[in-house]
Amino acid sequence: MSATVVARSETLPALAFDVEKIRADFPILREKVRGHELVYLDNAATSQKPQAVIDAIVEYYETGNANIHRGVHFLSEKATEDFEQARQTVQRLVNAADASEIVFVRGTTEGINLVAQSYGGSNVGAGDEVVITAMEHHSNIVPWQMLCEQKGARLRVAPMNDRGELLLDEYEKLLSERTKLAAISHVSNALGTINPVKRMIAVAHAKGIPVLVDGAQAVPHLAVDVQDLDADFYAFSAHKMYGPTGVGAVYGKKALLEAMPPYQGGGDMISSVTFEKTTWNKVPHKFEAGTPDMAGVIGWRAAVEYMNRVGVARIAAHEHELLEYATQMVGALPGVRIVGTAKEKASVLSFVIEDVHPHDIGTILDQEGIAVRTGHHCAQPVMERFGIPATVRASFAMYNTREEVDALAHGIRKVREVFA
Ligand code: 7TS
Repeated sequence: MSATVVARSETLPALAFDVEKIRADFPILREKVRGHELVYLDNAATSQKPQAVIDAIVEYYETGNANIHRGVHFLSEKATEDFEQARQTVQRLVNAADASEIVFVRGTTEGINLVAQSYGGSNVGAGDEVVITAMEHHSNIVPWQMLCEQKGARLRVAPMNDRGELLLDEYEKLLSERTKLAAISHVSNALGTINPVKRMIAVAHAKGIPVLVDGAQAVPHLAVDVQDLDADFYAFSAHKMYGPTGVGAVYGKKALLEAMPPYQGGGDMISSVTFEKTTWNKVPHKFEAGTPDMAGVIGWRAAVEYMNRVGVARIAAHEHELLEYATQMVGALPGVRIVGTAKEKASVLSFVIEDVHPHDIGTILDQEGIAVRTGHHCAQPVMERFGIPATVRASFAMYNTREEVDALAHGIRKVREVFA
């Protein structure tokens, strides 16, 4: 694991990691798909949800539903308390210094757009630059392109090598007095590369440049400590880490958030409103206009608690072992080329097969009940860099097994037979 990964200050449960016990907690894994046991290897797109998360959401609607931060009545107070407790759970997950540094949003995408429009909108001007990397998801490209277009600024892209590792020297060279922000992925969704974000942040800070980290693919797999990384902003989604869809967070250092203008206007984000002048609520509420996804946030808390019970370090170790096994098994098959062979990787195995289109591979695997993603993975520039239109991507979660990797390898052999 990379040096950016630090041990979370949690006591590991005494139990050994028992994948069958974990699987039993995820109802969907009992589903049959096309007459086969489901082999779900599309976790980078979204992970499945344990019963505890489903129950938390059902319980919220059955016994606790009310709008938050408004009513004086019992249910509203309880929902507010639960919602704010969930903020503390997420705060501890990434070790933010203060719960108010956790802004609830729809997900990573909205978190990045919030920072681009609010921080970027007031700090990036004509002739300025924003630096990203060559392995970004579209979510960490397009918001910056939009900002640069609005402001007459320029997007600069730090390149990577043929293994999918960032060229740190080139990244450092791009950072200049014109750079107003660097936006970098912690883990690449298309390649699995773990970037040395702690070092990348230090290099940027040495030049006075703040850094946003796209943590969508990191938080589900690694212990993340935003204070240790010294990240200025860190965005992530609940649905990729066993929580519900439609909710996520962007962490921001308090001083930065306090200096930033609101992102959206509406209820809950104000202190007072008159037709002449409106004043803003304090952070994080300044950035949370309107009724939030309360059930989602409460479900997310259950997901974090579930991860903590299993132990993030254990999850990381299990997934690392699976990735190594899958890399060996799949990489040894004739005609297969693995795309993304960085030294430091997490949970993603992207590959192509000579003379077979990835979509055909995905379709044949689907017939076997194996769910993988095929396509450009919302990272078209990554595909372009490797001179391919698409890859097949298997991505792992805590409930995946070696037997499922064997099933994948078996499915790939079938693909080769069909296309022989
Ligand atoms: N950043 C990275 C690195 C991602 O992998 C994703 C989603 C996002 C941002 C956006 O997250 P969202 O929750 O706001 O949608 N990645 C993928 C994927 O790899 N397949 O489907 C979605």
